[in-house]
Amino acid sequence: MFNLANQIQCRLAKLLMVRFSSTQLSRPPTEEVPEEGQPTPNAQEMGLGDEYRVMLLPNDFKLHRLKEGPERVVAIRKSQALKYYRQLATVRLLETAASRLYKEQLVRGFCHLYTGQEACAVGIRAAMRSNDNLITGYRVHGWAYMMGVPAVGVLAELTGRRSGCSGGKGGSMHMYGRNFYGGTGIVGDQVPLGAGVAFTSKYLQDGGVCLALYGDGAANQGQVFECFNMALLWKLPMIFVCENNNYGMGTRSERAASNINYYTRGDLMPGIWADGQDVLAVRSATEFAIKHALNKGPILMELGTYRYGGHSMSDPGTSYRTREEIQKVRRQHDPIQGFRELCLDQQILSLDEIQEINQVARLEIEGAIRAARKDDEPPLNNLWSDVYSGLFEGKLRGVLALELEHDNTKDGEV
Ligand SMILES: Cc1ncc(C[n+]2csc(CCOP(=O)(O)OP(=O)(O)O)c2C)c(N)n1
Ligand SMILES: [Mg+2]
Repeated sequence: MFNLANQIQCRLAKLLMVRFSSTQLSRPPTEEVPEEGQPTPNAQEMGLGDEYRVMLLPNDFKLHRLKEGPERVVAIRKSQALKYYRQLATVRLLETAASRLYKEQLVRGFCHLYTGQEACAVGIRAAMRSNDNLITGYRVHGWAYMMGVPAVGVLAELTGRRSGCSGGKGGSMHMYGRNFYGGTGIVGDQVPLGAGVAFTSKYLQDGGVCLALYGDGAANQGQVFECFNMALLWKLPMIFVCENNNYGMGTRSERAASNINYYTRGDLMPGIWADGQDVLAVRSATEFAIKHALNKGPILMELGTYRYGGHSMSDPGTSYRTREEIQKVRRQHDPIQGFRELCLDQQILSLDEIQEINQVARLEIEGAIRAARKDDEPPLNNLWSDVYSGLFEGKLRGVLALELEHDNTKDGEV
């Protein structure tokens, strides 16, 4: 039944791949959530009409315990295309900047880049509503930006400067924003935290869902399965998102997992596989998942994606896979290149518009790099704050100055 409906949809989509005016659209394009702190291009400001295209997604979804899945026929407005392309380009440049600053030894500690996985963030963000929440792991810079942290807030955080989004004290893995719970370095840890956020939404009846993103490596952890079970029992408004980039730290997924169809691993929980290199597929899958989470309970979404770099900056990333494999993905499945080609083929954006966005994104990131370099480090007395919720000046163990000046045993050590 579903297959027949799908075939009909596909045929319709082929017929529909022409320019329409927005009044002719049967299914309105995705509701956009206004974002904070991001200078996103605006159709009106740029003097554009609200044209849109309807098209068929090239790759079908795979479903687990679902009779019907996400829409494969999708619509995109010109203003949305401008916005998505700008976000894709900026997130990539942001990571290039992070890599550069790391190589200059201005970034201390770990640094995990998101390069290659940008469509996952842009597609999910496009479907999120203002009251939805998100939590992810350590590959967090692009997500912080997508959730409203300005580029300088990300780069200043990486370089340990005071205008970083965590005051320069969190670093690469600890970035947060409104409705954005980070940023956690413990593999899989974000999944139970995300279940807690979803529980809060259910308890407060605020109508939000929580998306918890984790990797294919993290998917083998016990705590993830515990959360599947509890989320199902409690019918939490939760979307488990497995970003399957095919590798754990240095291990191909087949070597670590007996079942690499991660979307099927929730047992009774429904699941979807979507092409994580295609912004519009990710958006469509997320729209479906949000509705499902609100009306029926938790759902698992696997996004097939790829990371170009090593696991972190200290991993060249070529000892467990070949350079040819990476080059092939870059040539054939790059999310930005793919979206750019789609926009040009469908005449949604012109080459000039694309080049202009590239230029604007470059200026934004170069400005952020300059600002991060110029920024000061946090003042020394900031060592006392943000450890516990109170101010324990003079009572914290491990803060050298106080150990010289105070007798902690008298004050009551924390
Ligand atoms: C509990 C725990 N175990 C091990 C590690 C070390 N570690 C960091 S990332 C990683 C692999 C995770 O792979 P995956 O979940 O696929 O995420 P990806 O890096 O591919 O985005 C491991 C084993 C850790 N940080 N935390
Ligand atoms: Mg992985």
